[in-house]
Amino acid sequence: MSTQRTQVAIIGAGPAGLLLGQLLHRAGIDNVILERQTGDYVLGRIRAGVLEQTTCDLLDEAGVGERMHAEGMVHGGFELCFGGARHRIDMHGLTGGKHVTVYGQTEVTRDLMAARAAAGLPTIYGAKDVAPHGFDTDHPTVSYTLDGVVHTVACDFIAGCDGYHGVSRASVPPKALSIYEKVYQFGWLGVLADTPPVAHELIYSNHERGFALCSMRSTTRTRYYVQCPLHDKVEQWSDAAFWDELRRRLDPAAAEALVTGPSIEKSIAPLRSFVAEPMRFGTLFLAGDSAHIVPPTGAKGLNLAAADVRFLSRAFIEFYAEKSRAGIDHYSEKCLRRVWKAERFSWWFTGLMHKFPETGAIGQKLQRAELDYLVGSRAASTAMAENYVGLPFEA
Ligand code: RFL
Ligand code: PHB
Repeated sequence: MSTQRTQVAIIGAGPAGLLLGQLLHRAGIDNVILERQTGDYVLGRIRAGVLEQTTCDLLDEAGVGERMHAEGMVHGGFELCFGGARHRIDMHGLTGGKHVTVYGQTEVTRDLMAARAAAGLPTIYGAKDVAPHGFDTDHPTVSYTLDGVVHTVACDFIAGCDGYHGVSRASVPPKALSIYEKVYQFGWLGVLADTPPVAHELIYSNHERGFALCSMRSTTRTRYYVQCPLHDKVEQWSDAAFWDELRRRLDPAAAEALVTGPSIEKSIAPLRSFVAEPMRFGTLFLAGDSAHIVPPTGAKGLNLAAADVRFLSRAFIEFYAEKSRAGIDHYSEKCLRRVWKAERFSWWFTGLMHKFPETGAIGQKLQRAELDYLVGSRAASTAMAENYVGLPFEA
């Protein structure tokens, strides 16, 4: 049994935990990260790919933006495909010059890990039985087991950045939490391949066989998804079956241009809308997926995690520099206002683009009418574009 002391104990070394650790370190605030998995395991998870400008700004602020600027791909628009044709949403033109950056979550995580290692900051990988204690007091602790030995970290604050399945939210008494949840009846089958992208920008396709998304990681690496039954197994999907299904859901020109190749990763993700309120319990703060999940259609999950971290890092910095509790006290409410807007957008875009057999023929006709309206109306396209690039932070 050993006891260690730090200012902020962070549970989880995903993008939220690593980014928080880096921002606090740059402000001179001590932190320790406890991560259940190995670093390689964390880097092996293929997830998000689209960064809002505000997320890029925060990575710059954390001093880890260099490779993102060099290798990330700046996109000023994306395409909606339906009825056999593509329609471009000119994000840049509609939002007064804003854009998004296509740079994989894996690379963001890699850059943050490298910065943390270079600064010699403590990260305990492979920490088992991590548990927060006493967060209803000003002297919380986090315990964990490493190589069979129990350790304790004493701290001022605990940041629960441990994702949807983490221990932080699970440690809060259920009666203190309000949970809002919707589980979709389908998943996304995703494939990563070393093939050139089918188009310069992302294509979101609404097709009678189901949704498809063409995304990318670079000019030589692609990330594609097709809507699939929730209970499908990856093993049921050969590479050939995946490529055939994707091709069928694209317009003729994209189907013709699609370059296929062996998959280097293939996985199925369920789709869920989920919010736990509030996001603070005494000296325990939830950030990122531990507090909320969006279906990936709007590319908001990672960006919301970064937005939480922006609020939380500022709250802690304000506390240590000015002895002010204002940021801490308003953390949950500030985050949740943004979270619910992203939940709404992701739910709306998911509903617009996927096949919902239960809504019948009228559901399909209504979806089609909304898509026609969306691409034909500057007002509707603008509303979509301003949400996709990321809403501005409130003053
Ligand atoms: P993460 O990335 O889940 O990281 C949490 C970390 O906490 C660790 N952990 C624990 N550590 C110690 N003790 C415990 N008891 C622990 N329990 C868990 C985990 O090992 C992990 O390292 O959460 P974070 O940092 O909040 O980041 C959020 C983003 O990862 C997430 O919002 C997005 O990736 C969501 N998401 C996607 N978002 C998009 O915008 N586009 C996508 O295409 C996209 N695909 C995805 C996704 C999320 C997925 N999940 C959660 C299963 C695909 C999948 C499969
Ligand atoms: C991805 O590249 O993985 C990606 C892009 C856009 C989304 C979801 C996922 O909406």
